[in-house]
Amino acid sequence: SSALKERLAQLIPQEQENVKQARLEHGKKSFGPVVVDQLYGGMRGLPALIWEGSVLDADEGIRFRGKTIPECQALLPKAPGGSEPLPEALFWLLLTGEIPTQEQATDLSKDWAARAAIPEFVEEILDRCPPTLHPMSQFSLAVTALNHNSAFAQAYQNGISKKEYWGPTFEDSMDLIAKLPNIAGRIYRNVFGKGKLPAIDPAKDYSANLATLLGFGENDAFVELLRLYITIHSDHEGGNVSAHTGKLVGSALSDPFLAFAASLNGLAGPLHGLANQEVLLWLNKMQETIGRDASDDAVKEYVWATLKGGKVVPGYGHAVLRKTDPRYTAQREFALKHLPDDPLFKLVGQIYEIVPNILLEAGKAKNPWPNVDAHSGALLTHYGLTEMQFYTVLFGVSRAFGVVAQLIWDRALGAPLERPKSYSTEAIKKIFAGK
Ligand code: CMX
Repeated sequence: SSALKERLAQLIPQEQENVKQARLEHGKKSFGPVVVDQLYGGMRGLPALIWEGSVLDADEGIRFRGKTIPECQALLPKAPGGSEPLPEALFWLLLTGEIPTQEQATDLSKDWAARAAIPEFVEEILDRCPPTLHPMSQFSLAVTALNHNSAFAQAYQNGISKKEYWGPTFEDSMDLIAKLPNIAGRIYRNVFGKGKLPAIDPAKDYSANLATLLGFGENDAFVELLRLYITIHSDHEGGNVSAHTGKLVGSALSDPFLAFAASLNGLAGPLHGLANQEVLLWLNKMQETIGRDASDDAVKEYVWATLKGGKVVPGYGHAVLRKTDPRYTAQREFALKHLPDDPLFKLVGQIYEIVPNILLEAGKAKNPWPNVDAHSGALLTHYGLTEMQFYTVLFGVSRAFGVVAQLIWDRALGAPLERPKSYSTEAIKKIFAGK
């Protein structure tokens, strides 16, 4: 393509200059102290990465290129008749910082539909996976295998100059996003026995096609949900496990397929993206244990039993956020509009009234409020996508948007190999002996 690539080619020299200026002006300034606890404590709050697409505020939540979720919902182009943003438009925003026109968003839909086919050998890999292999493992396998046709890996072998890295990175990134619906759809149909995968429709937008591949293409509300879902799950600044992993692996000049497959392996952990599956398992078990329409007291007891069993309440807490996640709120508003009487939505709402107080009383979690994963499964379940083992795959499809946007900028701005310094406990003791 593409209008997007042309726009990027215009923006890159400006941004290279911008970064140069920022480094000249601020490069030698201290960014606050580092304390030893941060080395032991998962690097919380350590300023360590550049991430252009989004910044997370502890109280306010995520902003994509400076725009909140409600602002994105208001400003980004939508599908005809739709009211949620097109993820195509969000991708344009993440990459360029600019709101695309309707036509530019539509061009991306067409471009991605044209790139959507996956190699036959990748189809075979997926078809050979036992249905007992977790969908996220299958997803990661397939994305790793796409590296077979990487434009970047090929260009690197052909001796491409550093200055040109971003071009094939862009092409791989576009291919990657475009191919994810066919991978996700194939996994869903294989694992859950949902029949043959239909073809992509080049006239439809990305979310409509993804919905069709999953078997929900006729349901306009589900398609709208996917548009919102992909938008809000796309990016959450750079330090979370999936984003940081992608950036780290990409810094070794592993191509976008290898880098994003690594992201997926991180997203597949229960403290990160797998939490959306865990929430549904937890809710189902709650209903089995205390019945449907349980009283607040019964729910409280169940939550306390979870904590006393040494387990986390999935969907609650966050490493950065200290208020209700606006991604949770956006989904709650979608539910209030489209499915206000859904019983699972009501349970999610009941839990929202109960869990924060219990987590505060328990006194450990720094953030007692719900995150994105507390809500998403209830919405998918409402429309009939009840297979919770698949939920993190949808998170993964979405997260590709944010990870590859940064990979493109990292290669355009010459981001170096990541290599922070580590210390042994012995070394820490020596360094601070007598201090
Ligand atoms: N339930 C029970 N205990 C919790 C808790 C929760 N939801 N959230 C935090 N805690 C506990 C921690 O396990 C930790 O306990 P220990 O001191 O015994 O280790 C203590 O409170 C302090 O943790 P924290 O500083 O508040 O939280 P972290 O930054 O370490 O971890 C997160 C953040 C998200 C991993 C954690 O809140 C959690 O495990 N939540 C449940 C899983 C979840 O919903 N993950 C999805 C996050 C969003 C996403 O990435 O998709």
